[in-house]
Amino acid sequence: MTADQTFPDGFYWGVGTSSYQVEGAWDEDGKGVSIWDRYAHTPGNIKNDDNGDIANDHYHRYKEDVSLMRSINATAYRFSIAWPRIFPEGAGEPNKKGLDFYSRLVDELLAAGIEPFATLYHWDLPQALQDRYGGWQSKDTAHAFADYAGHVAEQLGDRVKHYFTINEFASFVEGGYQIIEVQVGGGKTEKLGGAPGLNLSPAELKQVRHHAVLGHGLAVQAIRAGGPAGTKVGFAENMAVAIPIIDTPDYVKAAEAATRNGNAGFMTVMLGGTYTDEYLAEAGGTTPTFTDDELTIIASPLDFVGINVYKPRSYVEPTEEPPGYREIPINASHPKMHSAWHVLDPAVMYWAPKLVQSIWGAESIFITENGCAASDTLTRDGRVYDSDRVMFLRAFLDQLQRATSEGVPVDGYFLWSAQDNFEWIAGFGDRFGLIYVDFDSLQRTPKLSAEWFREAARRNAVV
Ligand code: PNW
Repeated sequence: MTADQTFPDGFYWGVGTSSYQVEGAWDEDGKGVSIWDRYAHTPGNIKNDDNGDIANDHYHRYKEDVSLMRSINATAYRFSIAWPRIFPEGAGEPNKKGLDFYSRLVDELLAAGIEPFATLYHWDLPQALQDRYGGWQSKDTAHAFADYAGHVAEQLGDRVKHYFTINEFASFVEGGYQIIEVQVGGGKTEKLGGAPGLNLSPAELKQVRHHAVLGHGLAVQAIRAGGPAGTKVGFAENMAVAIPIIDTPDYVKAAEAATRNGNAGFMTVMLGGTYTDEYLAEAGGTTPTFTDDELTIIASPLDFVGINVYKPRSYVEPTEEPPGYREIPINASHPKMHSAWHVLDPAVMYWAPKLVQSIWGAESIFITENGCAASDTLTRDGRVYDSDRVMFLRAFLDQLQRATSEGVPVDGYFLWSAQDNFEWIAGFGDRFGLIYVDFDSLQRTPKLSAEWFREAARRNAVV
């Protein structure tokens, strides 16, 4: 082992999941209905009409799942809290039984030496708020979110020290309130949607984005007010990363400008405190309506920046004329991982945190998700040979290590996902886990990649 393959001391080796994707128990112990329950129960929305009613049954099997995490040397677990378990109606009276589940889970994690990192919103909005306010179309949802976040920090704050407010603004806003079109090469796009399944105008969509970042900012303040001193908070965003074709100052400057613009509605305003003129002028230019006070709330100081890193959004070269960069098309033959949207380039794992540091001066960064789907099968010898995932992880962590060795302040990495789970509109078809799950028997089997992760975490190094 050469020293230059290691990560900084204290680096977290985490795995991640989200409530709707793994918990099941969709109507147990007083839980309210979420927009994903409603959406998945509506025929035609999800591949094979799968749903998360049972999913991995993590709600009942969390002890086994924590022990599996322990067995692969994970030192952190990023899970999400289902808002409708805590407030079945979105607001009002809390449901103690719902909170008790997370309290038991946290105890189990701490006993196993695994640090809990809680995400407060991974898309399962209480259906009651969708019905009452049109979900994130209303500022009232942002305020209800902050009340719920503050309550959780009060109740779990003695043991949970790290919170992510919202997971992937871009995914649930664009996907749920319109449709996302992801560039996959050769001019083709892949369409991604999700709950609540609306199709708003560009102007309405911009207002929804504004309410989502406002909800984040209000929640940051509520978590700080509700939790004990030392509670840490940030967001987890699917950052749109522009990769410079060549690593020279002029290309990097172009990549910075493109990344700043590409994240204008979310990261750029949350970290910079302003909407760019370009963003305010673009499609739907009459919105968002906002106040200076709201901008201050949205840009509340954070303890860390969480980024989900899967793929580059684009490649750029510099131009003389504004905006100073040009996004070049992704080639038709560009390699992809198993998911149709998953354009492959490990260099994004170097550039994503590097750009977060250079554009916004972040002093602590977490990779809150990284991983890939693969066509995993349980073979007759009882093993799962996910050679492509091992290749993917080695290549991406190599690039992350390159960043930390240059002083980019990345404090931890969360692999997506701890286990195969309900992959939203793709149902149970797209397997992202280190652990294979048979969705009939619910039996768990560690894959080859789990063996790889165990050794990498043990050595705190790329292996
Ligand atoms: C994320 N893209 O979604 C979510 O946070 C997870 O819940 C999900 O299971 C995981 O990544 C895998 O899909 C993404 O098009 C959706 O680049 C779309 C993209 C990336 C991540």
